[in-house]
Order: sequence, then structure tokens, then C-alpha cells
Amino acid sequence: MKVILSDDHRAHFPDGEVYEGSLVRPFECPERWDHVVAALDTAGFEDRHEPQSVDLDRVVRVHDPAYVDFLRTFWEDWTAAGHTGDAIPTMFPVRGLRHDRVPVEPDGRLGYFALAAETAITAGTWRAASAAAAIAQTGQYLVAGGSPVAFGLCRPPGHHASSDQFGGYCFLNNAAIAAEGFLVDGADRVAVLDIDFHHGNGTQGIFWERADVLFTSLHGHPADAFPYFMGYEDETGAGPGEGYTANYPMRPGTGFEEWSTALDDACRRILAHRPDALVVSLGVDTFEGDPISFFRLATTDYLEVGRRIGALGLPTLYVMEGGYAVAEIGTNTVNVLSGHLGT
Ligand code: OKP
Ligand code: ZN
Repeated sequence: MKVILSDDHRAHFPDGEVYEGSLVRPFECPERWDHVVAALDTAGFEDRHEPQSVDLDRVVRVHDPAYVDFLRTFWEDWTAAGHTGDAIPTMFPVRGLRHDRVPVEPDGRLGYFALAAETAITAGTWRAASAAAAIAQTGQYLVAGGSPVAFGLCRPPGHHASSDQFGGYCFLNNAAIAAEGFLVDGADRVAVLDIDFHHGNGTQGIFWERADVLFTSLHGHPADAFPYFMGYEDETGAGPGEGYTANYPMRPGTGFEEWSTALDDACRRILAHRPDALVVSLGVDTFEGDPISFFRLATTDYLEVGRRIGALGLPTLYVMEGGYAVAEIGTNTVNVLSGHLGT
């Protein structure tokens, strides 16, 4: 299996994350990457590739160009305004407020392009986020070029990033960029399977009105879990995209038996879509030991997850999303990949 990775992820690591009333060390930390690489080493995944440079012409097919510009240039504006700390958004265009004007002052601009306050922008955020997008793109090129399966070790993750908002540790939607890339390169239909613990609101929103990309997501119920305001079962797409979104929200304590029944249902829908390629948003925060999530999957369950996805027989690109039980993230992730290969 081809693995695409880059050291550039280290450029993004905010000093803190707003969490339950405190500023804590971010759960989404660089060691996550180190543990995945160590587990890849142990399991003998040696076919490693550096990403090509990011193709922004393709990125702006799924993101608002003004948003991409904001991500690329914001740190300069923030520091020019005299701020020395990380950029944490505090005010948002919520219910009743206007979102048809973009403020000029950096704090206002920051809130306009944000969906949550736990995620800060730092000096190296653009470097890391654009490298993660490049990893997804390179993985997509490899699979479109005939590799049956590839794994993009993206960090930061992407599935919460919408066309014009960052948050939930995400800046550029790596999975959506890859899915769109497959279409550009000749696919007629693509499916996205999002098995991260959290609902992939960004990916869902990007493909909401489209019939060419099927979006399926298994996640903590929005009544109980971030991102709280999206991910219900009755969200099924709109316009030409009606019926091309499928959500499987599940309650606290859900274990592998119930979770895998939802996975099987999502897999049936994926096969019915007859996609030319599959993009898997691979988060392993469904793990029983995850510090911020509430599903109960065990380390060995991930082998079976990979087997079931591999059994679809589709050209598949895995992109890394979440997983915050740092010591176990590597084994859990690599178990999915090994299961896929049937090893
Ligand atoms: C990113 B990914 C809830 C705190 C939620 C943000 C979680 C972002 C997860 N009390 N914090 O989907 O793994
Ligand atoms: Zn997650």
C-alpha cells in the first residue's frame, strides 16, 4: 500500500485548545503522526511517498477562493495588527447576524471564517494544512493512476472544514479535495465513507446538492457530540443531491456490533452508487480509550473494519482524520489498513 506523508504537519501546533473551561494542550497534536508512522514501520508499510506541491486550482473547486486566501495570508494580518498569541476566534456570524459582509479587522475576519473556537491559527498553520491537502491530492493521483489503495497521513485533519470555514481542528477538507480530484481525473461517481467519530459536516456540506459524490458518515449523535449542529439521520441531501447523503448517528456507549451494522448499511449504499473510487475519512477516535469520544471499538475491531471496506473491491484512498488516544492511534489506524489488504 502506498503511504503519502510529510513532515510539514509539525508547523501546526497551537499553544492551547479551549476545552471545557480551560486552555489545554491541543488533543490534535504532532505526536499523533509519530505514532502512526511508528506503527507503519512495525507493520512493514514501506512504500512511502512525499506529496507533490499542492494544486490550489483544484482546492478552490471545493473551497471558496476568498477562504483559501484568508488561510494563506491571515497570520500576516494578525501579527501586523500587533497580536503575539495564536489566533483564536471568539465571535461568529450566528443566528440573526449578517454573513454577507466580510469584516476587515482581523478578529472579525477570523470569526467570519470560523465555525468553532477550539481551533487556533498559528504561524505554521497554512504550511501544514496545505501540505495535508497536497497529501490527499497525491494519494488521489496514485489511486487514479491505478494503485488499488493508498493512505494519506494527513495532519491537520479536514472533514469539519466547509467551503469557507475552519474549526474542529480542520482547515482544508482533504477528503473532499481528493473526492473532487477523482472526478476531475475522469471518475463519473465517487463515494465518501466517513468513519471518524465526529460527523463530517464539512464534507457533507460541500457535496450536499450533488449526485456524483455519495457522502456516508457514522458518528456520535449530534445531540451528544461535536459538531452538535449537523449529522442527523434526516439529512439526506438537497436538489440533485437528494438521497446522496446518508448519516448514521449513534448514542454514547455504542460498541462494534451496532457500529458495524451501520457500516454494513453504508457499504450497501456505496455499492449501489457504483463509484469509480472510494475516499475513506479514517478517524480512529471511535476507539474505546479515546479521551474525547464515546464509542467502544477495540483495537482488534479495526482489522475487521478494514476487511469490510476492502471487501468492497473499490479503488480506495484513506485519508487520516481524528484519533486522540495517542498511544493507540498507530496500531488502530494500521489495523484498518492491514485489514483492507487482508493481512
Ligand atoms: C475533530 B475530528 C466537545 C469538544 C469537541 C472538537 C473536536 C474536533 C474533532 N466537548 N472538540 O473530527 O476528530
Ligand atoms: Zn473526530
